Amino acid sequence: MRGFFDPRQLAHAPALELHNGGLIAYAETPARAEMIRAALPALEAADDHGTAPILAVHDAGYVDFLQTAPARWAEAGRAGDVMGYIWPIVGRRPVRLDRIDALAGRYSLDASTPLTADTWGAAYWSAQSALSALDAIRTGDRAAFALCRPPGHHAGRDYLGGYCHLNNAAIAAQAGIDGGMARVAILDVDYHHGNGTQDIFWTRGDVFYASIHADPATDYPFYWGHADEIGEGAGEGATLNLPLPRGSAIDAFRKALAQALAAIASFAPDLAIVSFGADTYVDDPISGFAIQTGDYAMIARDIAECGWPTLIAMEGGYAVDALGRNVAGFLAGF
Ligand code: Q9C
Ligand code: ZN
Repeated sequence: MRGFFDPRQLAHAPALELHNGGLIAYAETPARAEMIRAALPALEAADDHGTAPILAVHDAGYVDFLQTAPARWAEAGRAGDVMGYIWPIVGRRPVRLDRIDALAGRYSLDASTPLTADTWGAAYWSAQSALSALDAIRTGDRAAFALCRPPGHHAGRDYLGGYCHLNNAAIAAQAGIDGGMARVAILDVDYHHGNGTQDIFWTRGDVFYASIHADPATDYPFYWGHADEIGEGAGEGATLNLPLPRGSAIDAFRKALAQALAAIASFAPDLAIVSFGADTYVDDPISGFAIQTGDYAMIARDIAECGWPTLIAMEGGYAVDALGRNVAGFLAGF
C-alpha cells in the first residue's frame, strides 16, 4: 500500500496544552509522525493540490485566521503560542470579533490546540497527504495511507480543536465527491468522536459518517457523539454514532465495527475513508480503551473484507513508543 507524508508536517510543535486545570507538554508531538514513519516502508512526498480543496470544506475567514493569527498574536505582544482563552457567550448582543483575542475564541472549540507560526504549513501538508492518497485510489489503487499529522477529525468548517486544524478526512471526502464519486463513507475508529467530521456532513446525504468512540458522557469532546445524533435534513440517517464505555476491549469494539460496516455496506460507498486513531490502544496516556497491538490487524481485516476502495487517514494515538507498531500492524492487516 502506498503511503504519503511531507516533512513540513513536522514543523508544528506547540509547547503546552491546557489539561486538567494545568499546563502540560503538548501531546500531539512531531515524534508521533517520526515513529509511524520509521515503522513503515518509505512514504512518498505529497503532491501540492493548492488551497481550493481545503476551501471546499473550510470557511475562508477561518483559513485566513490559521495563516495570520500567529503574526497578529505576536504583534499584539502576546507571549507563547496562540490559544483561545475567551469566547463570546451565545445569545447576547452582537460582539466585535475582529481582535486577535476574540478571533482565537471565535475559531476554536477548546483551549488545547495552540497555533505556532509553523502550524498552517504543517496542517496544509497534512491535508495534501490525504489528497495525494486520494489520487492513488483514483488512479486504481485499492487502498492508500495518509500520515496526516496534525490530525483532523475534531476540526469543523470554521473551528480548530482537539489537536486538529484542517479536517483531512473531510477534505479528501469532498474532493472525492467533487471528482465524480457519488457517495463517500467515513469510518472513524479514533478513540474520540470526530465531532468536526460529523458537523461538516451533518445535513449531507452523500457522505455517511460512522464513528466508534468513547462515550461523550465520560470523554472528550463531551458535547457530541451520543447514539441519538443521526444527522438532519438530507443527512438524516447518514450519521451513525456507536459510543462504547471506558475499558472496552477488542470484542466490544469488533461488535460495534460489524454494525458500522453493515450500515456503510447498505450505503454502498464509492470510497471509504478510515479516520484511524491508535489512541484506542490499552496504554494510551489520554484514553481508556483496551485494544492490544495484535488487535489492530483484525480490525483492519474486518474493514478490508468489505472490498471498498479505502483511504486510511491518520488521526490520534499518543502512546508514542507503541505508535509505530500499532499503525504498521493495522496497515499490514489491511
Ligand atoms: N488536554 C485526537 O485524538 N484533550 N484528539 C484535550 C486535555 C483533547 C484528541 C484536553 C483530546 C483530543 C485527534
Ligand atoms: Zn483521538
